[in-house]
Amino acid sequence: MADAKRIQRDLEALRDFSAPGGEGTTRLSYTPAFRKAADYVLEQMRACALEAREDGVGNLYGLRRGLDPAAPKILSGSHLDTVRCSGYFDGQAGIVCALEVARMLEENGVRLRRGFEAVATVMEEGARFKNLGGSKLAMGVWGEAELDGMQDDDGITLREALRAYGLSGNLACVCRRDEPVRAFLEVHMEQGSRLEREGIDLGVVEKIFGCRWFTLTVKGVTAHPSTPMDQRRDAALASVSLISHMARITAEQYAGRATLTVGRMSLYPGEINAIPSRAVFSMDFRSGQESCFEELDGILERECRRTEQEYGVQAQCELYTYTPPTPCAREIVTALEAAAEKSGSSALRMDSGAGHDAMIFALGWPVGMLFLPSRRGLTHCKEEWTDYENVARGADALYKAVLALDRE
Ligand code: HGY
Ligand code: MN
Ligand code: MN
Repeated sequence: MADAKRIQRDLEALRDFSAPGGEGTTRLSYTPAFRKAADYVLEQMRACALEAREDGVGNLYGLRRGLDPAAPKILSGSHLDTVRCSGYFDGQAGIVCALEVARMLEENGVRLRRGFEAVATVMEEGARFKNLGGSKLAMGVWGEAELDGMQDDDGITLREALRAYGLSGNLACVCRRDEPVRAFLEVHMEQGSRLEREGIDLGVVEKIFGCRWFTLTVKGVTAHPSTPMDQRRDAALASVSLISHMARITAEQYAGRATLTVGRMSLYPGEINAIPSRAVFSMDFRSGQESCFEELDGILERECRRTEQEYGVQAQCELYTYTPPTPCAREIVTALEAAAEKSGSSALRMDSGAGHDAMIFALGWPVGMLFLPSRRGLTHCKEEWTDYENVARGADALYKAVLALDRE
């Protein structure tokens, strides 16, 4: 059985590898806090007899060799980075569950036919560079161009960040897409409240919603706040109008099918007594249907033109990143459902509103996800929580799934 106390020890250790100040846990990729967390995970991997390594871009792997070196491996894990002021379960619970499975295999003296690898990825959150970066480099979706073509808020390129972190950025041994892998399994918080509301122990994910991020720039003219309302080109008021129109359309016409979030916004010059001439803000769309993204693209374009007309501004909309809705592999969904039952947990098939590395690993391998209940559905905040016993339940089901997939 998975040990909830050991799981608690790992999660609370990871919780404290955080940038100073602010609420909750902040662990952006390639920062000192991330280095400490990575060293802790590597140490825990070695402590449970895994051959631990860090690839050229900061992804961590811990291998337990199988009896048949030619048999496609089973990988399991999640991401080690967080958004700012986050909790300490998002991503981390999946890494700890994979470590716990490795411990149980070792303690029970189980020699699998297949290799088993615990995985901790980097750059899953888009907090510093674009999102899903560690898995995209591992699957060859990103390459040299992204190392030089992406900068963080301080103008540091991904390649510079890697060098400063002490990594080569040598991609030769990073891409694993062509490796034969039986399954990539990710245990993760639901980041919604359905499991809690319905009193279900575990979710078995069938589809992971797509995620489409835009950067919008609205340009007007800086002037004095005493400028009459009908004589100004106010980038802030124009942006508020554009956002409120898009939010109303999404809520009314795409209820239950899509969501819109504006998480970042900046105004220039940013003085109380100056009409802003520039607003730059993000739009994050989520949906399980590609058609919704296509329709919302058209609506956004139309709303940008309306805003330009109405406010005498320029509204530019740039696609920042897009990952389409991704199904989990049917046979892995079935295997996880059976494993949940075998480990005595109730389970519910459901979709994931949040994005995950599993979407990228699915480009080359069969993937599946197990969800843990999120208290009040809260996540990406210090209130993020699930009981350690729930994480142990996830680890037990993961363990049963690994044993079953090993026998196939
Ligand atoms: O953005 C997401 O869906 C996830 O938290 N990376
Ligand atoms: Mn997250
Ligand atoms: Mn996550």
